[in-house]
Order: sequence, then structure tokens, then C-alpha cells
Amino acid sequence: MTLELRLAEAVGDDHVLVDASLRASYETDWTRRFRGAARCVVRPATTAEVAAVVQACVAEDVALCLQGGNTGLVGGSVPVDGAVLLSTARLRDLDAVDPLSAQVTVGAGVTLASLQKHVRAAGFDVGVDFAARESCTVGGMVATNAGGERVLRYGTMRAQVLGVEAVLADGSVVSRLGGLPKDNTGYDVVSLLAGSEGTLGVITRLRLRLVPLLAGRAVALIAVDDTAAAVDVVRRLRDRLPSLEAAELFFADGLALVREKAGLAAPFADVHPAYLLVECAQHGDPTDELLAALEECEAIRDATVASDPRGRHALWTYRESHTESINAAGVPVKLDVAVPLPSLAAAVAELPGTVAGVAATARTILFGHVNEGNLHVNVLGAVDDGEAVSDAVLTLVASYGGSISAEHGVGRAKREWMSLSRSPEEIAMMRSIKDALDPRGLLNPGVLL
Ligand code: FAD
Ligand code: 2HG
Ligand code: ZN
Repeated sequence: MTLELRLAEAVGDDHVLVDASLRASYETDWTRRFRGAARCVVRPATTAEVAAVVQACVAEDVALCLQGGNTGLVGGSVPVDGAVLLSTARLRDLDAVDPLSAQVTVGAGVTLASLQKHVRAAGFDVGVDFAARESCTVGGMVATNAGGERVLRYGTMRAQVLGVEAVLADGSVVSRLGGLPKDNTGYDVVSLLAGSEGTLGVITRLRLRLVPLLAGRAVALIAVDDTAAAVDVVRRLRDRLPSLEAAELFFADGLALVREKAGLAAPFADVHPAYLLVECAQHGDPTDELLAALEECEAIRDATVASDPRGRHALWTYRESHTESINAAGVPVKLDVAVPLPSLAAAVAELPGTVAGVAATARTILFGHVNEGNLHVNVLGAVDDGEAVSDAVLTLVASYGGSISAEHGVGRAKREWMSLSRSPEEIAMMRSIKDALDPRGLLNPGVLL
């Protein structure tokens, strides 16, 4: 029996896509920088079907690549040529929210937006949020240990995960969905799979911790002179406002591009070098506390505050439209890095020159999650110099004691620079784990290691 027939037996004919036109949307990543031609796309609907798919690929010694919403930005979600691509899109069960433990169990293919809708109807919220919410899946978010806009308050995706069900590379199933917040019985399988980027197993179901649904919200867009001023304002707000949930940084050139591509009005009468967007959330209205705290920050040059949903959304659009606006301007070389907060201003000052040193005509746009020192370095007009740009930026970041991947993962894009962020001993440990769990290297070959 051919592999395709065996896969069709596992998931049904309709869910094995062999035709090039049906495979196409799965074969290019969101940035259009990474591509691969899959042998076929297979779309299982249950953990048992996933296990059958893995077993079929193991029997034929065919590589299996994994894809959730295909919003990943490091090339990890596209297949290698000739691999079977497993899409988790049909793993979309939503169990009832458990209000006593404030937890829910969901399929890995559920999108963040569907999860938010589901848990908000029960009076809860998800601790992680970001602009790809309509398409990214919970499984992809755990596999990449996604960060986003609320890390300041709730941590990254790993911190939201209390249990996992996954199919390992030999087709066996580990299921740990009990949701015990305290459980120190040996190695933490759940944590190991978070951030493993599909190299250790296919995540099929997740038990998630939920956070309170906070209806009182206020957003401020703040103009400042530079990164140092933005960092200073964030420190003051963080010390004073327990309701502070988000602190995002962007700059005049990014705002100009967003305004051009999204057709938005200027937020202030004057152009300022840097902008900080902050959000506070609590059960009651936090607007007065936010305004009072802003008044005490001397570094603020201008500010606008919105408490109603429309006004808040309008302010967030200036920040959240960066990724789409950059994509509309060209194919970017994307680098997602973090430096220690005391070095953030120096890194921001040095990065454009560092890029120009290897790609003179490139356009560098920076933005990010300021409290974590997390910068998104987007370089337009440099796809042909991608290697040199990556090398220059990541080497600079390493010289600050930073990370070459703050939240998007390593994927295929940054694999060769792992040693800038991880010691030989750590890489050897990761390699041992990979070899033990996937000795034939069939899961997501070329990703991470
Ligand atoms: P995919 O892109 O499909 O896959 C990502 C990786 O996870 C791949 O290596 C894939 O093989 C693996 N994978 C997917 N599903 C599974 C599974 N079930 N089991 C095992 N491995 C799996 N990221 C952030 O961290 N913070 C942000 O603020 C943020 N904002 C974004 C905004 C936009 C507009 C876009 C396009 C992307 C953004 N991202 C952000 C990146 C991306 O959305 C996240 O990395 C997200 O977690 C990927 O989810 P996905 O379902 O699309 O995964
Ligand atoms: C964000 O914070 C995402 O908006 C995407 O992580 C970053 O486009 C990027 O580089
Ligand atoms: Zn981000």
C-alpha cells in the first residue's frame, strides 16, 4: 500500500491533499521568505488519527513536518521538500471551561481568537494575546512558546500550559491533561514540549490556565524623545500600576509606514522620535490611575488616552499593524531579539548602523515589547543579504548578552546562530533529547537543531 493510501485510511480521502493547487497555501510561510514542496498535506481530526499518520510516516521513513496556523515567522512551519505536512487545523475541540480551577482543555488546532471567544463567554480570558490571533493556533503558540503583548503581566505561553497530549515520533501518545497546578513527579514533559518547535512531538490537546476577564481597560499612546525615555516611563508605570498589562515600543519610521499602508491619521500634531503604547486592565475603570501616573512622568512629550473599545482599538492599530504593513512593503528579513533592559537604548541606537554596514540600501524598522527588552528587527530590501544581515544583527545582540530569539523561536531562520545564545553543553543536551525522542530525525527536520 502506498503512503498516501495509508494516510487516507487514517484520516479519510478528503483530508489527504496531493494536488499542487491544494497544497500551495501550506507551502509558503507568512513572510513569503520560506518555501518547501510537500509530498502531500494530511489533516487529522483526533489524537488517534495523528498517531496513525505518524506511524505511517515512520513505517515508510518519510519526514513529517507540522503546521498550525502558518503564522510563524522563522520558517519552521513550511515543509522540507518531499515531506508529509501534517496540518492541525481540524484538531479544534473546545471543552467546557472549568470555572473552579479556571482551566480549559482544547484541541491544538483551535485558533487564539476562537479560544478567546470561548473562554470570554464563561467570564475568563487568555493570558497571551497578539495580532495573529485570528489564524495562529494554540498548538503553534505552545510549540513556539509565543510571547506577545501581555507577557509583562502573565508570562509567555509556557506559563499558561498545565497539561498536554502529544504524539511522539514513534507514534506513541503521552497524555497529561489532569491540570494539577502542583505536580513535581520527575521531568516536566509539558514544559519540555513548550518551545520545542515541533521537533519532539505533535501536540494534539492542551490543558490551559485561564486569567480573569478584566472589563475595565485604558490604553495610552505616549510620545517620547527616545528609547531611554520609553524605558524610564515603563519602569515608573510598572512600579506604580499593578493593572499595567502591556508596554509596546515603536518609532517614527514604523509609524509612518503603518500610516501609509493602513491609511491612518497621525496620532499627534507633531512627529516624535519614539512612541510607547501602554494598556492597564482591572475590574473597575483604570483611566484615572493611568492619567495620574502619566502626569508624573516628565519624559512624556505628548499622550492620548482611550478607555472605550473603539478608541482603544484605534490606538492599538498603530502598533499591531506593523507586521502587515512591513509585509505589504516587501519581503522582510525578520529578527526577533532581546537584550537586557539596561542595554535596550544602546542596542536600538546601534542596530540601524549595523544593518547598513552589510546592506547599505536596506531599510531597518524596529519595534517591540519594551519591558522584556524584546526588539523586532525588520529589514526591508535585504532578502539577498539575509545571511549577512542576520549575522551582523545577531552578533551585536549576543555582544549585549541578549537572545537571538526572544519569542518567535529558532525555526529554520536562525539555526546556524544557536551558538550565540546557547553554550556547546546546552546544545549537546538538546541534541541528546532530540536523538532520544526522535532517533531517525523524522519530525520537523532542519528546524531548531
Ligand atoms: P505555525 O506557524 O503553524 O508553526 C510554528 C511552529 O510550531 C512550527 O515549527 C510548527 O512546526 C510548530 N507547530 C505548530 N503546531 C504544532 C503542534 N500542534 N505540535 C507541535 N508543533 C507544532 N509571536 C509571538 O510570540 N508574539 C507576537 O506578538 C506575535 N505576533 C505576531 C503577529 C503577526 C501579524 C504574525 C503573522 C505573527 C506573529 N507572531 C507572534 C508569530 C506567530 O504567530 C507565533 O509564533 C504563533 O505562536 C505561531 O502559531 P501557528 O499556529 O501559526 O504556528
Ligand atoms: C509582534 O510583536 C510580532 O507584533 C511580530 O511578534 C513581529 O513582525 C514582527 O517582526
Ligand atoms: Zn512580538
